[in-house]
Amino acid sequence: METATTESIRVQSLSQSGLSHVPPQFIQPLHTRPIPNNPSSTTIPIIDLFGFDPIHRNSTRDSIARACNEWGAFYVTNHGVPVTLLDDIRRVGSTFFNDCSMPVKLRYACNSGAAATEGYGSRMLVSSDEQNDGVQVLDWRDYFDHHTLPLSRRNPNNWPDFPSDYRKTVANYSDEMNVLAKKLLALISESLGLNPSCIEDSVGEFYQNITMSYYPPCPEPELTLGLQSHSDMGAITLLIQDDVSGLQVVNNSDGGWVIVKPVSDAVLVILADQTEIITNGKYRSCEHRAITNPDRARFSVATFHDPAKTAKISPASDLINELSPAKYQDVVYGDYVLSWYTKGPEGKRNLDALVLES
Ligand SMILES: O=C(O)CCC(=O)C(=O)O
Ligand SMILES: [Fe+2]
Repeated sequence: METATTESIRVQSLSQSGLSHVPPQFIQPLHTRPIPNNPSSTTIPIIDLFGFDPIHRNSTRDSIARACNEWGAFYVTNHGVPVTLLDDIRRVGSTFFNDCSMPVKLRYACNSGAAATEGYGSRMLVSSDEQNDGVQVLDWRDYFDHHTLPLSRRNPNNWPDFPSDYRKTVANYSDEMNVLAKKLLALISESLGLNPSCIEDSVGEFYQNITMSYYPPCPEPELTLGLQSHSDMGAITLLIQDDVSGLQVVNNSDGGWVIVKPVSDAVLVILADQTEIITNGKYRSCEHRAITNPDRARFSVATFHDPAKTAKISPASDLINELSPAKYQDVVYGDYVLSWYTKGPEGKRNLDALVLES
């Protein structure tokens, strides 16, 4: 976890200090460096939801099935969330990172001694890389994590009050994303021939967090990662980004990294680990990471929808039979989160640990 000396340092202040080399703790081991590969012409699917109009439901469901099988991630358009709200959350978030002084930002510093606490921080993912003698590598990223649902966890007083519509915007955005996540899980369930409420019922009440990520310009992007390779822990993540590229996903067909080009009015859907367990591996969670660049800061907003820590997650009984036995051990979600934060994500190793021998 974070040490006392790094507590008040944010990557943004390092970047602004005009370094020409990144400090050693940000240098990735050779095998995880983002060696520029040939620009891939492959792109992840963009699915028109037609405002969830029932007339289009069959074809939308088919497109979702294909996208979930091939990528575990896809963009959606005509999703029902006002585009002005997407612009507003990008505006208030970027204003906090770009226009508030560091002392003001640090008033919201999260508790660095505990995992996933609310507030402004610089490191969430810890990788202790065995191939790198157990040395921990830091991400070139600052973030602000908001606890938004259930409402009992939502306290806007913990969030910035500049710009003046910051808190109202985050609260509205949380509500809209909650609705969209439920509608998408229904379509995803149907696309597997399941009852529309199947995945949502397995997840239970959503624990939603909104994480804004800010990736400052980096003097040595070829040595660093904005966010190391991982899959998200919960059920479904909805992500929007600004117009600076940096997010990459694994292409299931060849294992290579593919850039997810920004599409401004669309919302990116990322399947997370609990959905892989609930669907008994029919749909895999999407492995992704963020790379950095030397010229422009990048900003994204990820909205995570997770089970309660006490929820027990297991493959849906409708997908299990003699011919298709359970492929994953049941897991209490809180135990899963603990292992993720203690060991670090390193791709999908925490999920792989639950796979049963066949
Ligand atoms: O910044 C991004 O595009 C990715 C963020 C992300 O993967 C995460 O916060 O889990
Ligand atoms: Fe992620």
